[in-house]
Amino acid sequence: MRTTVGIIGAGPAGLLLARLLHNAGIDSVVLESRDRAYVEQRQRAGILEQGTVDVLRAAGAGARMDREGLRHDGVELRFDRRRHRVDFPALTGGRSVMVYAQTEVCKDLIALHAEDGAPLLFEAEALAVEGATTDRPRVRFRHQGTEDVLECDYVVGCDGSWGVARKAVPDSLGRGFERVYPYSWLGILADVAPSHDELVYARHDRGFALLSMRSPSVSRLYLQVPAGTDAGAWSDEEIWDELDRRLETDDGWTLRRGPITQKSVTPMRSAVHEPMRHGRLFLAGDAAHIVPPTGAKGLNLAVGDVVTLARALTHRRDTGSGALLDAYSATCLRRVWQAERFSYDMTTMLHRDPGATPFEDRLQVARLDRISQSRAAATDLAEGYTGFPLDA
Ligand code: RFL
Ligand code: PHB
Repeated sequence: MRTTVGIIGAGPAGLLLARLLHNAGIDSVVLESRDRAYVEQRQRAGILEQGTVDVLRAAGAGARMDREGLRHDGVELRFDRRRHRVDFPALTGGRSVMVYAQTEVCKDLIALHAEDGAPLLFEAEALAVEGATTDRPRVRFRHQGTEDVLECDYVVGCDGSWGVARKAVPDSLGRGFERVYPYSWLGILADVAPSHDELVYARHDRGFALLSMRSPSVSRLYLQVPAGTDAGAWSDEEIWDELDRRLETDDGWTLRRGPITQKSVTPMRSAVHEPMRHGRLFLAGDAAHIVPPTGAKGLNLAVGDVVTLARALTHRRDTGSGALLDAYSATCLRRVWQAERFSYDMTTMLHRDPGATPFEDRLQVARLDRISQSRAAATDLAEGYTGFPLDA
């Protein structure tokens, strides 16, 4: 098999890259180790930044998102039994975000692919990337029990945080940065109308809680739990009771309960791999960087990477110049580190560190209080949440 761009992974990064290249007339092949149902049902992100919404529309993948997605003009911060709303359009000159699940973004992109017949192989596991520094890089993969080789002009690793692409970068040429947090998120999906019309981020002495949603009839909620927690250790009633405690306010707000249909635990980690390029191998999305989900940045960063890469590959084809490909890693990393900083700030402002002192507890509340009192502080949060521009 031979193609111009070999893409490993059919998460949001790989699927959108394939679509952008297809629209630019550049051929690609996507290899995905899992089956289609798995990729379409894996519960993850829920928030699309304004820039991501614009990119999906421009790529021709925005029709259902525009019908079914929920535009959100703010989030609520809860602390000390009080609430404070951060108004995004008022603070950012009109920007907002969209609640539209990653599962739906993936379904839409896969359906477009199926229509066009662009090669997207499920249950095709990449085993290794070879010859990254030659002009004919290859991906060795296994599909339906047989090993095969995909010969490419370029290979893009969109294979997530545990993928194989990054392993093709020699340790001596790359550098990893990592921070592991001593807590995780217990996430649930529940068949009940969301108890609030916007997302609620709550800081509590017992730990963080987040109220989110998937649709007008499905709620998505998260609880901070100690790292290593088993989702099965929490009964449904214990989860609702704990959410009640952490979300409680003095003004009589109540949390609606309903049947829990899914439960899972997500560890919290920050990580960056530099550089995001090795010869003709490029890394994009979670393959290159991880953020804790408190800032809702992961999927949006993946989108930024592949937009930058698709532009650079198109520029190369049109002008013969590799200048944008050469700039790819530095261009992406500048935005990545802003998202890392924002996600770290949100995480450490809202979670209860098991080793926190009473002094640090008060500082957390003071940081939140500052946002509720200062337009400048609230603007900083609103700009970060609605997204850093692609060409910053
Ligand atoms: P993905 O989605 O992990 O996709 C990688 C794909 O590569 C495949 N793969 C391979 N295929 C072939 N051969 C191999 N050897 C392979 N190894 C792996 C995998 O099967 C998979 O299909 O990475 P991608 O595309 O970079 O997308 C990144 C996003 O998925 C991720 O950043 C977000 O989900 C993070 N995230 C959030 N991001 C947001 O922007 N907003 C949010 O609100 C948000 N909430 C979240 C989140 C992530 C969460 N979890 C579970 C980590 C909430 C949670 C709870
Ligand atoms: C979600 O709806 O899954 C979600 C929303 C906001 C976050 C993280 C996850 O910060």
